[in-house]
Order: sequence, then structure tokens, then C-alpha cells
Amino acid sequence: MPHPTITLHGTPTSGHTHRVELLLEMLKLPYDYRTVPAEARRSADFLDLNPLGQIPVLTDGDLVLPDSNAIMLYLVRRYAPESDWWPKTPEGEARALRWFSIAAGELKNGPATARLIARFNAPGDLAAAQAEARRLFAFMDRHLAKRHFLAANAPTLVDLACYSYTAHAPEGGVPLTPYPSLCRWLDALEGLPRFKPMPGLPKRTAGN
Ligand SMILES: N[C@@H](CCC(=O)N[C@@H](CS)C(=O)NCC(=O)O)C(=O)O
Repeated sequence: MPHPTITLHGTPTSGHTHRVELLLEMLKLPYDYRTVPAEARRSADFLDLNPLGQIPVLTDGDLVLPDSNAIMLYLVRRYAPESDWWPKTPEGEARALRWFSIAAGELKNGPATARLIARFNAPGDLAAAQAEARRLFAFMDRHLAKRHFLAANAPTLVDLACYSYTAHAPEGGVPLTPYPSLCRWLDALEGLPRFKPMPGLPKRTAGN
């Protein structure tokens, strides 16, 4: 196998990194993985890659690309343009973009932030983040009661973008059992070929 040109910079417990890893695995793209712990994200070398000091960053040859959702769109457009991972109609694309916005907005401010506070001792308002997570999950549960995936009849990038922080919400004290359609969607994504869990995936049993 040729040496990969792609390197993913991230950490194993970052949901933003995990969504990119999922896609790299599902597209069967060879890649190197470089762990960038929190303190290293302030180094001059890393800030050259992403002045915002955030993971993930993907490099592909000379291309340097921060931002999980941007990276996923690049990978599909570059390496799997005929696939169903990104819709091809104006309406389909708009539906998908809406969920990228939710992944960067409500999902980050709700379940991802609650997990950061509860599991990684980050400062912040845990109760407010948990309330935002519950508001989002109630909406997603209603949305998914009528369809199998968020934006199309088959999984798209936005399902991967929303998966990791939803599945790990119990780590932030947000149980998933009140949301049966959401849980069915998580099960479907976990059943996709080449799915790879983020470490510590909570079991979806009564109480969480
Ligand atoms: N919009 C960015 C957000 C990425 C993000 O928030 N990454 C977190 C880790 S999951 C981070 O690097 N935060 C700064 C830090 O930890 O120093 C993306 O989608 O990639």
C-alpha cells in the first residue's frame, strides 16, 4: 500500500476528530494520525496549521485544512465525488448544510459542552449545556421518527457530524433513553461497515 498523503491531527476523545476518522475509515482512505494534546495546540507549529488552536486539522500533501465539517466535505468531494455522502441537488445540499450548522451550534453548545464540563472539568454552566442538549435531542427524536437519517434516505456527512457527541452525551449527564428514534439512528450508524467507536462509548441501557 502506498504511504498515505493524508494526516489527521486530533485526539482520540475529541468528537470533532472522531467524525473525520469515521469518514476516513468508511472511505477506506489510508492516513497517518498525529495526536495533538491540549497544550500542544498552543505551540507555534500547531498555530501555523490552525491559528484558532483547534483540532482537528487535516493535511493532504500541501493542503492544510482545519474544521471537521470542512474536512469531511473536502474528503468526499476529492475522493468519493460520486458517492451519496453529500447530496447533489440544491434542496438536498441545503438540508444537509442545516445539520452542519446544528453540529457546529446546538450540538457543540449542548451535549459536547456538557461532556467537556462533566468529564474533562472544563469551566462552564453544566445545567445550561444539559438543557440545550435535551432541547436538541427532543427535536432530533421527532425529526428521526419520520426518517432513517438526518438529511437524506441514506447516511450523509451530517449524520457522522452529529453522531459522536450525541452517542457520548451520557458522559455529560444527558441520558439518551427518552429518545427512542434518536437511539435507533445511533444504532444504524454503529451498524455501518467499518464503523469505529470513540473510546468509552456509553452503553445505551436504561438510565443512560
Ligand atoms: N469548528 C471546529 C471546532 C473544533 C473544536 O472545538 N475542537 C476542540 C477539541 S474537540 C478544540 O480543539 N478546542 C481548543 C482546545 O482544546 O484547545 C471544528 O468543527 O473542527
